Amino acid sequence: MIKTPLCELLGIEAPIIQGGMAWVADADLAAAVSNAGGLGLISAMNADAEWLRNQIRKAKSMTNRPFGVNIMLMSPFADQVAQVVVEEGVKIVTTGAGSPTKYMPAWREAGITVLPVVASVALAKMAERSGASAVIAEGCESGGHIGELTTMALVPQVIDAVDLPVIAAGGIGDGRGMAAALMLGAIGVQMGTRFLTAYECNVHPVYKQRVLKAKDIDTVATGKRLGHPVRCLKTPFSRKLMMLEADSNVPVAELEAMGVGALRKAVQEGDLEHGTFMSGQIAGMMHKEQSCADIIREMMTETEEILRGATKWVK
Ligand code: TUI
Repeated sequence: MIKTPLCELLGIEAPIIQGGMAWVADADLAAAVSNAGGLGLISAMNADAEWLRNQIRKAKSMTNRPFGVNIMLMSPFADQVAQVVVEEGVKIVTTGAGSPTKYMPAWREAGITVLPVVASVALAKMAERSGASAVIAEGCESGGHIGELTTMALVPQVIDAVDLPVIAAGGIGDGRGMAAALMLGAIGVQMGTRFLTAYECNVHPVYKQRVLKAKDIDTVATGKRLGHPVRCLKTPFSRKLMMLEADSNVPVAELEAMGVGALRKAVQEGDLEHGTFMSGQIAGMMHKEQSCADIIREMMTETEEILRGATKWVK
């Protein structure tokens, strides 16, 4: 059995957090992960207060175990949804794509455990100063909005820089990755892409199939010229975006306009011509659909086996 301080911090059995994937992480997925012993998350993404409130209530009806909400700080509704988590008594919040400092006093007052996702040491230190309980250090192997550092380089540097517990994310898709994260000093992992292929994940079948069929080199980081790189699968849309980005005659506003609503088109419509299929680099390791319960069970068994054998090279 594997137990880490993350289990105690969040009241969970397996030190595994499901990534707060925008448009993907709904009440169904969050409840399935939480019922399997991990921490499920609902993504507030760009949705408004009412959508989030309904999803939180739905998740409460599907699980008695802890679950959380991910707040994407670039969302135009960030202020509203930051208030909804307090009103609905959500006990765990993760944040992404910005600094949560302005919301921290209200969240701490409400007894919320806040885990900001950080992509650099500077952000981790900011999170610590503002009262975070732990940080999720996310390397650029992950899908969606990414920073510059890989998980291997980021996690130990964040661990050295802050006194908070650190959870590793980005490029972790099986027990080997989880064991390695624990060896780096993390107290747990967050996984997005692995849960994209879960039965309980409601993405369009085309999206799931694309992830399952992806090879190692099938993701690309678009949006670098816009200042917010996003890792997604290579598709007709992302290839076109990359070509236009490389052409300095194409104005930034045109590129921005192409991205509007693109994730929704991928998740809900499986639209390969206009959709952004966000995915991490481990997509090439995903070969079959599984239940969240099987994913968590397999992760824990593999990790334990690897860690038990970890001393084999020590002579
Ligand atoms: O946030 C994520 N992953 C995401 S958010 C998202 S929705 C989106 N869609 C289109 C464009 C942009 C976002 C999809 N995936 N992960 C956590 C994360 N946070 N990764 C990187 C960062 C980050 C980067 C820069 C956090 C803060 C930051 O600058 C902070 C500041 O404000 O100075």
